[in-house]
Amino acid sequence: MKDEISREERVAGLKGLGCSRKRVEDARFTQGKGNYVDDIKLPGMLHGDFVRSPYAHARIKSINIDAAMALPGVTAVLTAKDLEPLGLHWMPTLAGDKQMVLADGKVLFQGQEVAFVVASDRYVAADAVELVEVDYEELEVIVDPFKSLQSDVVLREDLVADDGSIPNGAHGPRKHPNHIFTWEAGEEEATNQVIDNAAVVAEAEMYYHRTHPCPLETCGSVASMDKVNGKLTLWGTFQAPHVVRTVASLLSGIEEHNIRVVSPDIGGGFGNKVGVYPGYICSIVASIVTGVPVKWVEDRMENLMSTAFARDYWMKGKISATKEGKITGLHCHVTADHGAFDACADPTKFPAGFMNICTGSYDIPVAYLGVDGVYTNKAPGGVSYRCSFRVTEAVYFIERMIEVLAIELNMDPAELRSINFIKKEQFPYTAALGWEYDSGDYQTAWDKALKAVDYKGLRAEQAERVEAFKRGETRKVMGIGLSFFTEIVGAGPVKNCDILGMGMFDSCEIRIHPTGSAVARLGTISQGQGHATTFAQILATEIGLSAESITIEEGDTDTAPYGLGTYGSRSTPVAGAAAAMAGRKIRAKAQMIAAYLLEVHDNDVEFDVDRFVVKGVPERFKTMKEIAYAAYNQAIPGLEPGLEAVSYYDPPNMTYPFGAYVCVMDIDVDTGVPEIRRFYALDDCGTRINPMVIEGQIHGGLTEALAVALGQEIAYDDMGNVKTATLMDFFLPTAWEVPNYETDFTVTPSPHHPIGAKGVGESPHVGGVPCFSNAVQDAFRPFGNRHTNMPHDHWRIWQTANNLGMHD
Ligand code: PCD
Repeated sequence: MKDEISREERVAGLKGLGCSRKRVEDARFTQGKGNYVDDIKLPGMLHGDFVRSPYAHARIKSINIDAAMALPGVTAVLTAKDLEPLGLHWMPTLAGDKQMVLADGKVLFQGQEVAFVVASDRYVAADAVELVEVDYEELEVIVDPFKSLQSDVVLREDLVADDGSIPNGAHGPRKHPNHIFTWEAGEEEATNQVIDNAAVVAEAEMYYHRTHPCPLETCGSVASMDKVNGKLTLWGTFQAPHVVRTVASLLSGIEEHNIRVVSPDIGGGFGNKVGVYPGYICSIVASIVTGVPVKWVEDRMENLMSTAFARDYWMKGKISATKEGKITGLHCHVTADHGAFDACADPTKFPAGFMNICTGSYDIPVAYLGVDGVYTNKAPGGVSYRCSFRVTEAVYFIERMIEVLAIELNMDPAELRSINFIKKEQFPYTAALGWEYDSGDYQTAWDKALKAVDYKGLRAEQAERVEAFKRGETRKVMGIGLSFFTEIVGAGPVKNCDILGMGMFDSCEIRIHPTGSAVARLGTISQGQGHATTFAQILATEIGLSAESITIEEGDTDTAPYGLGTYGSRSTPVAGAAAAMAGRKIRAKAQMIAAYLLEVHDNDVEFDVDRFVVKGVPERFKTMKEIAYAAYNQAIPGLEPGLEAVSYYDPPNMTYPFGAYVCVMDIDVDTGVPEIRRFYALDDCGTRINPMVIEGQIHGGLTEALAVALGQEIAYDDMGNVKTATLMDFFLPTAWEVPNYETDFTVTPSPHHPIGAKGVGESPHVGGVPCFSNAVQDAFRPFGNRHTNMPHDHWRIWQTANNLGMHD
């Protein structure tokens, strides 16, 4: 039989790897047909709302619920006392600490959950919240982590023994009642020696301020306890539904098969929805107590005040180099403000995430990192927000250190980077702080970026502008922000990455139907990334069925195979690999079926796009559709019927995407307003599954980077009041502030990933923040600036100019 369609057409028909396939999920999102937690409405469902503390630190003397209970429509008001008999007044955090579900004796941050009101509707619940009378005795508030370590005020009384001694925490000895852990990597003595004897040393102290992921949809859950059948169903905004099921089982004692956790559509996660929040627990308890479903959905202020924050790292660095600019050593100390409970979502062995990738993209022979975690009267959480487990902090740190060293050396920062890049032939490269970088070609990417923006031309223009400014001809200065980042994503090998003891593999299960369409389920969960589109593309190329005929399902623990979820840009590196491996198992069976149908030996057929062909006889073939049909309808000797496969994938290493970013900015020194003239972003995420989705990821991540660098923050006053808990004060960029991004790429496949893909979701944020910040700082470099802290909002930029005497 002669095939009418060309091979190219067959490849295109698959809409597989490398195709800018339109996102299949957008049909429902753009028509308002998504199904989010708040869309779930069950018969008889009640609504919960929290009484929250107005104080950052206070003892609770009494709680009176009488008036609230008297309000028509109120069913229950839960306090810690009600949860205590169930052992649920405290819950374990992902970081090995524990956290109050409802205030137990005291409150430790503004907005902390004190009581949970359950009522017939959300409005009645909110009214009842106002009627709960809580008698507080204010205590001294500590919002500064350095003061916290000196203070006599003990924040966590539960973590001090009766004799006053300080028991070890989850990560070893603690130096002070308000100290959480010390975590170290590298060699301190050797590093100090190198730095002490170096020709050039640059030092900097920088604060990576506290901010918040602020997804469009806030966090929420609906719990439904079916007492007759003993089944608990929990819908929620979960980035890791299987982990939630396991934790819910361990906490409640309900057997895991009797719990079904469902993450429906999620309106953005950005790390905000990895942790476990009191609202989830309270909705479960309330459903058990009342016997009907209970919904809890937080509002915007609650989201900003009480759910996982991001950053809050005080970083102190020293970097040494030869006179020629070859870096010889790096020392970094971090004081990490974790708030009232250590609820960071990190792999267990990494209490400061992957901060020990702070040597960046550079070949630095010796380095040391020390991190001290500290309790303060702020909201718990941490690590979330497009950061790849603190890689954003690490990259910000090293990319600022490079700039400061360039100032010290009086050298061009682009050239300083070139001198120190890990070279292509050095991969796999083991860094001084322990990571083995799988692959990279930094110089090629850097050269491409610098050429694309005409870097030399920009520098010449900048020099002219400085002169013009000094002559009084302009009030605008020009900054060229550079950043070169290396990411580490795809946690992770089970041998060193787990969350609460659960190894961080991921999974894919695929079932081909007789007519040659398929359903595949994965242990991850999209929050907007487009997995339904892109995972189908991986499978299409692997098994030769069109992506259009493959349904992707995630997020229902009753159907999806166990997986660790979506965060840390791990879905492509881990679940994407599982998908490819499951696809290959399908193909292996299909090969045997094809050989049988074609009456040749297994080895005499080969895979070709969407079919198996007899080697050397291309006109003799069986398409995957024909093979699928045969799998269900023919008795094939030695083979079971059906065509299904499952893969649980434990990656041998993480993947190391990288990128080169350049930002050109003009700043009006009298208003402090920056104008982004150009933003060029080159990303290398290895094999590209869907270029359009990648581009969308980069636009989104850069916009969040712009936000963080130029204004977004969760700020506290000395009394622990959150000053930025509404969108009036918390900066969310709009089309007004966002520039036109120019995207570009190189492709350096991961050598160990089955299709060579690396993650990309967090890269633009990780690389973008230092790039925007460096642009601001670079504009002021000719006028004496070394380092100023983010966020560079108009007021702070104005101040920078003022401090440099530019308003005189
Ligand atoms: N890709 C492609 N290719 C490659 C890579 C990748 O295509 N090479 C694509 C995929 O498929 C998807 C995406 O892209 O779709 C992404 O991916 P990844 O990188 O793997 O990642 P994932 O895991 O999926 O995701 C995650 C991320 C994160 S992490 C974050 S923050 C953010 C990002 O993602 N988030 C979000 N992005 C996004 N988007 C949206 N829309 N939303 C959201 O939410 Mo974390 O940790 O959580 O903090």
